[in-house]
Amino acid sequence: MAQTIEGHGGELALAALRAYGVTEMFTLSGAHVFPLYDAAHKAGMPIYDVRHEQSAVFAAEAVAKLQRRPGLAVLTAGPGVTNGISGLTSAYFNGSPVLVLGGRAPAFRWGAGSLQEIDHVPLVAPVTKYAATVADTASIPTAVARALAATISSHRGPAFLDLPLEVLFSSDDAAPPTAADPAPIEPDPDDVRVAAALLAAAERPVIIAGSDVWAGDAVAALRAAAEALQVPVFANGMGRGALPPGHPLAFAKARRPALNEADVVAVIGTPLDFRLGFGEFGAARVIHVVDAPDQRAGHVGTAVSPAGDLHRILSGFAGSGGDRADHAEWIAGLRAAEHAGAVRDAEAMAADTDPIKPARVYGELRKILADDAVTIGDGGDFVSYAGRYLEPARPGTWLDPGPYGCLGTGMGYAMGARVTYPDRQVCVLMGDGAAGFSLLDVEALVRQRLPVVIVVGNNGIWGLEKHPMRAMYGYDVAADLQPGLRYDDVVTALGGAGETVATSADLGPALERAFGSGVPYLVNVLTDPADAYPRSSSLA
Ligand SMILES: Cc1ncc(C[n+]2csc(CCOP(=O)(O)OP(=O)(O)O)c2C)c(N)n1
Ligand SMILES: [Mg+2]
Repeated sequence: MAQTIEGHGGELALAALRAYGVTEMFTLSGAHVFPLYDAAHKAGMPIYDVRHEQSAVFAAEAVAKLQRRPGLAVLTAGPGVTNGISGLTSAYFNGSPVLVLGGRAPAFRWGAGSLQEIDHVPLVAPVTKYAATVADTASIPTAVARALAATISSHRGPAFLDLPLEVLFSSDDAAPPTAADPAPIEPDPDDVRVAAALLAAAERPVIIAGSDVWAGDAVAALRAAAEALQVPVFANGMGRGALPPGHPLAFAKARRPALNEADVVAVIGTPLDFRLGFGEFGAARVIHVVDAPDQRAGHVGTAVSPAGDLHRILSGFAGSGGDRADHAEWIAGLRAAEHAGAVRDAEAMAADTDPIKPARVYGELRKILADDAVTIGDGGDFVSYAGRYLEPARPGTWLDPGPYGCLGTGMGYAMGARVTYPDRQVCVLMGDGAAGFSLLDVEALVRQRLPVVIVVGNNGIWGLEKHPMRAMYGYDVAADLQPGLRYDDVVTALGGAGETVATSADLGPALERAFGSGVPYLVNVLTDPADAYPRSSSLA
């Protein structure tokens, strides 16, 4: 191995990026970051560019989520970085290993009013695990390696570095970076024992498995734990599909009776946030299994909260042995509820209504989506329905925005998914409102030959806001969009293709054409504006 590496700042950064398995860059052009492009270009690292920096960060996040390694976005100084902050924040909430490298106005005349001069670090520090400015060219490899190490150590999350113009454009030599393998956090064995014993002794236990089960590569251990302890499993986020549909312990539609009647609920690899009723499940005792101690819920009491490497904790559950209460009756009861839910859903998914209800869109999609398809949700009610009616067959294939709930992930996530899986189906489920945030990035997808299918649930409204506002005030404002707008024509104008569908019989053939087209293709489905996703409150 070379004693030192030599080059300009971009080349020095690239050496560290490669050491950590980064294989592509997402960006939007800016002179402040040219050396990073020069390095990637000369080294043959693909550079994907977008039309809004949020899409670059979302694309990097999709790569990070799907491939479980750092994703990279390179953003120019000032507005490039500030446009990426919602993406960074989403990655922070999702625990996604994303590195943003920012350009930065020159240090030598800081304060004199250079173009795009602002100190990014205080802006991004609250939403990153690590944020710093690189002081000199020779320290770039170490700084980049340190930032990348932060992204992949538990609990994972984004990191940010900016590089002053003269630091990035200058040349120097430095020690070659090596990738640190983050040491797994060893859980307290007593916590693991107590949690396993609680699940085993419970009369009506439930497991909820979240995204970190996927991110922490603990899917097989989850399955082994569930089977050994005979506990029904529900899943969220990237954990969906961790137990394949059809597995005797895999449940989706019986969530309400399960959580109402459970005596022990183990939530694994996801926070006890609003998506899970803030961790209050009636009289049930709660086990919160997290991948790092700082992820333990502080707002609700738990019976026990094992913290550490999820694979180790779940393997500990699987191997716990000892006496176990008989859960067969509990499982059979939930299976009956699941079956009733599936019958109800099947009816809704086949309904031939005019206008089309979102459920029917998913009924048709389920017929055409392969087991390994990546589905992406970006919208309000339309995506809530996707969560309900689509059942991912494999973990790590469902991309939702996560608890930060940021609209606009669609085209960025689609780009990251297509780059990750050149041959799989990639399908974005988009509200018509959500479409406004990122649809112009279809241009970037077309130009770089990254075909995806976009299904817009076009109800002509910000549905998830309009219905609650009407319910609260008896009227609504700022909640209408143009009904029947031809979002498919937008995609056609950008070099892709598409069509509008107004009757349910036309849905299936349109989706067939979309997936067969080989270009970004938008199916603009006119859905019923009167249809509101049933929920108790959108704000809770
Ligand atoms: C960036 C951002 N802005 C606003 C919101 C608030 N919001 C959440 S859902 C929603 C409505 C989404 O409408 P649409 O995409 O058309 O889906 P629909 O509910 O109509 O199915 C809005 C405005 C948000 N979550 N993120
Ligand atoms: Mg809408």
